[in-house]
Amino acid sequence: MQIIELKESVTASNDRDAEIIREKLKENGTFLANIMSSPGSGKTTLLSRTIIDLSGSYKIGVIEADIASSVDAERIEALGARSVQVHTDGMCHMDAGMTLTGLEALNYPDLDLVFLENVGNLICPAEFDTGASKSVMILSVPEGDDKPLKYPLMFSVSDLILVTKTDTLPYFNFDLEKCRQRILRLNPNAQVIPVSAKTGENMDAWYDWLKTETKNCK
Ligand SMILES: Nc1nc2c(ncn2[C@@H]2O[C@H](COP(=O)(O)OP(=O)(O)O)[C@@H](O)[C@H]2O)c(=O)[nH]1
Ligand SMILES: [Mg+2]
Repeated sequence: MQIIELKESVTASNDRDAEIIREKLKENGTFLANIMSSPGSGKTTLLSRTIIDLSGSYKIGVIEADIASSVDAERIEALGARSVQVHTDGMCHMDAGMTLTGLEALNYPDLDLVFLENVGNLICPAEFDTGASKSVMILSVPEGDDKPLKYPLMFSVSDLILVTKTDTLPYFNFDLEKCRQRILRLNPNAQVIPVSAKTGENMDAWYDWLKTETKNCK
């Protein structure tokens, strides 16, 4: 397992670096999705199921970003996908320079689809453009439908919000429609897709989104 110890980028402009990454990805025909959420909302589980279901159609790689450990990258590697673990030197987010280091360690040019599993929290990852083609936020049902009210920036910068663990809806007071309205008030262009990575319910809608975005990137 390759583990890379990162330092915060010293370049002056994260936004400019992010644009350079997006250009490189487009030239190469690789789609990079920045996956953000709280710890435990189900990022690695969702990515694992996605790799199992789509690896026949796409060459997939994963950059796992955490403060410590390599448990998530090991879970991904066990599925046969290419993965690297990056450590963020205690920082709670990835920036564009760190993402480029991860992409290069992954030898991304022959990959169709790369997922960046960002550090788990709903605050700092929203503040840094990673250079990803699109940003995807995962909100799990047990976290509550009030999260768009508490973490508006995260919901504003995400292109797609996956409301996951829908298999637990019977056990929580989570109003899916109210949550959708709260998200759309912040971000009228956002797409909202409810899924369960456990049962597979509605995962096809997420795969359709990925297929469209991957095609647009070619
Ligand atoms: N019921 C249910 N549990 C899930 C689902 N997705 C993930 N989990 C569980 O949530 C916990 C955290 O998942 P993980 O993928 O490690 O979250 P991460 O920290 O965001 O990567 C694990 O116990 C998973 O089994 C789901 O769709 N439904
Ligand atoms: Mg994880």
